Amino acid sequence: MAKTVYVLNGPNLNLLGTREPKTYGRATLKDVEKLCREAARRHDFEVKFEQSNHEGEIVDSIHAAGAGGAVGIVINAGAYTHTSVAIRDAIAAVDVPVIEVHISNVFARESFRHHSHIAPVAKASLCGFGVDGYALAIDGLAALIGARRKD
Ligand code: CA2
Repeated sequence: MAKTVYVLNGPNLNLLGTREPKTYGRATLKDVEKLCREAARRHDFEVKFEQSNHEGEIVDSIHAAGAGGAVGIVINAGAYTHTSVAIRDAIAAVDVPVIEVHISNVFARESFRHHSHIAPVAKASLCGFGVDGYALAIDGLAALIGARRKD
């Protein structure tokens, strides 16, 4: 059976690479998808890559990952990280390891970004590695679940 990792992106991440390059770099979300597919291939994972500006759609995707037996979820919930109890509850409700990713170092930014509703229900969190954090999250997920590398 295919081992699927869901990579979920929250609000405004569709704008990656178009503005705020000092904070988020110049890579687009398409570039991030490519990077995730390359990282996933090394672990023999399939990728479901999604972006939504709508909280309920992200909740639905987390449920779908749970129902579909995904091996993991890598999530950059964007600003919902700091506000969404619904996304936190969805993560807590599924039996799937979740890795939280942020492109920027949220702890070096405004104090409202220092709190994450997701971190307490995630297996691991990383921030500040730029978009490379997504690949690191997939590698970390594979290490956590003991998936064998292909190379
Ligand atoms: O650093 C991250 O990855 C964030 O999750 C990005 C969120 C922010 O609210 C979090 O505090 C940290 C914002 C995503 C917005 O992305 C944009 C990208 C380019 C231009 C404008 C927004």
